[in-house]
Amino acid sequence: ETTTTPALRTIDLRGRHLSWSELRAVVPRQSAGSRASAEEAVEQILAAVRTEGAAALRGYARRFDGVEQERLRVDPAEIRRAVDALDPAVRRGLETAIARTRAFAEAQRPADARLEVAPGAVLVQRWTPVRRAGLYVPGGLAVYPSSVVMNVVPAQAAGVDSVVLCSPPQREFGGLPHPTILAAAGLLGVEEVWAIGGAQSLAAMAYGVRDGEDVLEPVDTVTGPGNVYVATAKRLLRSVVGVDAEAGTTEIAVLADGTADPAYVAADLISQAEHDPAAGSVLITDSPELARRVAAELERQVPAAKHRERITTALTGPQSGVVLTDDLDASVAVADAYAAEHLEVHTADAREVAARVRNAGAIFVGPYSPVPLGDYAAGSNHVLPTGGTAVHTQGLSTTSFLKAVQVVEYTRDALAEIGEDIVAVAECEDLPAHGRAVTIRTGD
Ligand code: HSO
Ligand code: ZN
Repeated sequence: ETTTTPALRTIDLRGRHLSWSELRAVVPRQSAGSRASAEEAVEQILAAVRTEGAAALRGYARRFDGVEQERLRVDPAEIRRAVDALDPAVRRGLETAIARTRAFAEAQRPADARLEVAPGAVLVQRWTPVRRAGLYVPGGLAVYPSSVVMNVVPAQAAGVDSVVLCSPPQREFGGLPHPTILAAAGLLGVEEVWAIGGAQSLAAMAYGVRDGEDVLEPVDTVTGPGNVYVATAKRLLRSVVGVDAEAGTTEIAVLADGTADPAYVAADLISQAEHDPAAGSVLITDSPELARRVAAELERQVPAAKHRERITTALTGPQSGVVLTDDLDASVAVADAYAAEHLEVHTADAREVAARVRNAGAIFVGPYSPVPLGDYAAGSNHVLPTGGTAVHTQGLSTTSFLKAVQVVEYTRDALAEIGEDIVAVAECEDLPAHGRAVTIRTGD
């Protein structure tokens, strides 16, 4: 009752000592939408692409994109043309993003684990990249070349053999994908791009497709954002290909104390609200004074923003708000329960506070690490878990395109040493032939 913020609603947790599950229930969240309706339509699309291939894809391009396609694959010359036509400042920006994201992605490659668990008993966990990665890039209003960078770079850093990119054919670009998407692909060295949109592109990448001379070989893993149809397609194709986590609407939480700069905090809450009227912006603080000053800043800054309407909708929705806490420990507990896609820490000794947070897709530490830095050029990845899934899931990284093979090599003596143990458990499971495979080598 003490603090009313004009834009953000307040959840006052002061004096309440909530359990983990109570905290999980009380933090601001988007109300769950229905997605069952898409499933039937997507199942049909997947089946049609699987059985009719390129003909089905042409049909969907006609129906959904209003485009008559000659070739589904984009001529690599078009990719080079798009790179040449790119605004030089944007090109430099993307090249900065690529360089830093690549450097960090390469640093993420895990070392193989090797253990000689007993004399002559060697175990290795060997990391191998998936053979081929597919990336879906939506068309529509939000064209994000930065997302092309964030999906392609870790696949390349993992060492995949090839990357294919699919993006919808666009009428106004002569049936090609958006030129900025093509340019980003070109800067990354991706030469295989297909003008295929939506759920049908996921099917094409999962099953493969032949279009005259052109062959889209099936991929092993698909990643990339998309609408509810794309998300449904990924879910249904999970048994055929590896898929990344379903990316929901973006969100930011700011964990702040009285030392935070309210103008910075407000600017950052606004920055993610700019994406979508359903975006979530949450301030977690033990300082009612800071909450008041952030509210005043929002009143000043929101009207000056280009996308003020969708920003206002996002900030006033049930997925946004201020959470008032008793102290810093309580703020950290709320941040863990919210499990933000992006968490900013604006406190005294921000690094120490950030180190205490368990759940977040990415943590941005201190006053000079705003989320848009990570969206474009920090070197971290901007494909991150949303909707509280950061309690069990991580963002896209080099390991998303790697898998470990366990390699076992024992000598005869090393096998003999534990032969009895194996036989005993095999007998207990009524699988004596398992034991026999050991004793045939070691005697008795
Ligand atoms: N903040 C978005 C990524 C993005 N921002 C793309 C700008 N362009 C989700 O992390
Ligand atoms: Zn963003």
